[in-house]
Amino acid sequence: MKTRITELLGCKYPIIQGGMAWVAEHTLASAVSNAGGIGLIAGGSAPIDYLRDQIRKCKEKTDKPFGVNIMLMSPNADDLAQLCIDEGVKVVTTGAGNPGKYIPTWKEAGIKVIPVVPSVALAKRMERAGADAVVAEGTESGGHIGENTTMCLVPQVVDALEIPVIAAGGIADGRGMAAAFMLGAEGVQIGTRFLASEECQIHPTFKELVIKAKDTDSVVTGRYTGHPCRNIKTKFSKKLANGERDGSLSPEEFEQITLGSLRKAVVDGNVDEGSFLCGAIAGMVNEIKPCSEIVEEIMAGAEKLLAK
Ligand code: TUI
Repeated sequence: MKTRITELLGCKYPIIQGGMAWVAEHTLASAVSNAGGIGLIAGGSAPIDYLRDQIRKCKEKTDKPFGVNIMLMSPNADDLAQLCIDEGVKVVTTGAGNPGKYIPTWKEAGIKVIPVVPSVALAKRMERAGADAVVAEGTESGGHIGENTTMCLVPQVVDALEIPVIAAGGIADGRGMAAAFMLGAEGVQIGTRFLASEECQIHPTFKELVIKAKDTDSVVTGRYTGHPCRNIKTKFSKKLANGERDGSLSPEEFEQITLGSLRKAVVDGNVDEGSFLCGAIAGMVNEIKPCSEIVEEIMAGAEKLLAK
């Protein structure tokens, strides 16, 4: 399948792996790139030495293109943004903010820049700033989210922009990919499906929560802090949601007890204190498979439907 996204990024399939903070490291990213998509390493709030090491290890495991996601709320986003240039990273996606100030230098370095956007307004600003494409991310996504759904957001972003649009949020199989293409997307970004991949390095407890999740097992917490986040329902995320609803947790207390909670989920599998960020489509993800099988299945399913 050739689209402007496969041409832009030099990949076989227009499937980009989500740049999931703490989750998306070189083993997963290289597996997705070797499968024909674009793997991403998440910068998150990691130290610069960690990200440099991950980029170098990824280069050892794949000769295919891969990218880095810069989380713009990170205190060291400036350093991580420069590191992408220094290490010759080919593709950068961004999340949780406006990457406008980095775009000119990334472009000068020949990097393909793909901001993740939750709204038409930000998408238009990114096109004007020189972005090569955008990821239009619906509220079905895991982690930090906007309010618009994938079904509503994607066609509106497609109508508003000339550059190609990648759809994200609620896509985990060929049907979702075909649907996104019917809305005008030329690629998809997939996170949750790759959580349940063999190459994903998260704690086994995290994978089990994804696999066991039903359609109603995701919850959005933290709207009152200004950073809404979609998680798998656990005792901890229910406590956060209740505390937010009944006022028993102040926004400051909320921030305090969620500090470090991504690491506790991903590394420790700690269900009492960890935030298991995950998309609403987890209910449909029931099996751990290698990334290559996941990618081939999604592509075969989408191509069959789109050929009809
Ligand atoms: O960034 C994501 N998903 C993420 S980042 C993350 S780590 C984190 N942890 C706690 C709090 C915040 C982040 C976990 N998941 N997705 C892309 C995304 N970007 N979703 C929403 C946005 C976004 C939101 C507001 C982008 C720009 C924006 O405003 C920009 C502006 O300044 O106008």
